[in-house]
Amino acid sequence: MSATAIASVRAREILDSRGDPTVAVDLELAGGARATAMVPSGASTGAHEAVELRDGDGKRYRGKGVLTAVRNVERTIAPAVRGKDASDQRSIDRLLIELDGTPNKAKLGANAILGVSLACARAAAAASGTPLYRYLGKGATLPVPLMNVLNGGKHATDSADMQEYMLAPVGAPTFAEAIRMGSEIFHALKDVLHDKGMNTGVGDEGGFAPSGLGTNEQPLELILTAIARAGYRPGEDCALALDPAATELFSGGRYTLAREKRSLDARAMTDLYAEWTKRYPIVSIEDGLAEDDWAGWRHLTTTLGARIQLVGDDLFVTNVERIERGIREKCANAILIKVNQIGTVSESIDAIEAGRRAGYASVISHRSGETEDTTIADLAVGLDTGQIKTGSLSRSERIAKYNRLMQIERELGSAARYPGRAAFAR
Ligand code: 2PG
Ligand code: MG
Repeated sequence: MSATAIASVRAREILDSRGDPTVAVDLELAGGARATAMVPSGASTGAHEAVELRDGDGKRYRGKGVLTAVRNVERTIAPAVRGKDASDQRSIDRLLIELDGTPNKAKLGANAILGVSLACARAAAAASGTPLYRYLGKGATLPVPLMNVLNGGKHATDSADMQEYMLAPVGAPTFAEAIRMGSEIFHALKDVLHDKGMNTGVGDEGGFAPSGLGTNEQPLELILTAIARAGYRPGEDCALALDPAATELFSGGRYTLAREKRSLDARAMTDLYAEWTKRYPIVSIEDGLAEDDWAGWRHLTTTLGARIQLVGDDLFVTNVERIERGIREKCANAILIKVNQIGTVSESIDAIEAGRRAGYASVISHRSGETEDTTIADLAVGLDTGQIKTGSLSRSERIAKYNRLMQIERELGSAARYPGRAAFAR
């Protein structure tokens, strides 16, 4: 048996950053290399994502247990992959997809499948004695971190209607300096909120989640004040990025901004974003419209796509078919890559490649429910995406990824590159 043959696969139920169950997979190769992978979980999930299997049995973890997914790993996947070569990621992932047999991984669960796919990549990298980012590719570009310092929508209880207000440190010379900028602005924002008598508790992704906001525009003002207070130039040193997560606002053809007691159609939402991009240094808007509002997306892209990055998250769900439709219909100009939306490493790579062929940028992304697993940090560098979104400057499940990226930057030494503004699609 070769050293990279899979010897054993075990799965466990663990907790994520929200205290809800998720899957961990421990994989061992014949040569002794071992790896663990932990699966993330979203709150504002898209309708077209691969299926996350939950037990749904009444009282236990309020129905959110993942023992079925754990059992699927141990009883169905483990016997099928045992003896297979972990360094052939494509074949392993193809086998996982075949074992499941459904178009959306509903049988075994994308959480079961992804745990094995990620653990396989990590174990094969360990066996080859190379760090994961190097094992995955030749990239030496550190990603621009999109840091979600103000949490709203489904990631908070009484904050903005829009889900994410992010810092984009485009003017930093290195990744480590981008993180320092983010941290200093994050703490300045705390002071700004405190001075206004607003609360400074944080939401699911570690950004502030103040109640009492009057409008969805107010966070932009607060953040600009914080950037200046920290001694940086808004726009030049640090720009802004948004994820309104508009699918969550959408019903019956209209987008409801509850905090402002009004609802807008896709054209009016586009006008609102156009207005904001004139007044604020916004470089990227993700899910500005809903997951199936293709006509709205076309209009949004025609209107703003030449000036700023428009990222499809729920719209594309890391799915090549939906990405190809978006390319054909000229919707968005960038893709959010979430490994658990699609369920395997190979399909995530395919999504990045499909976008790249059409000039679409990719942003590697965490989920709002995360763990201490740092695989996405290595993916961002190895797969050369130039951008990552992995939360605010607090909560260790977010910081773990930033710390890992700073470690990678040091390892790369003089080969490391930080792209700044050039990373963004337009
Ligand atoms: C998003 C994500 C991550 P969730 O909408 O982009 O920030 O949220 O994981 O809840 O889908
Ligand atoms: Mg999103």
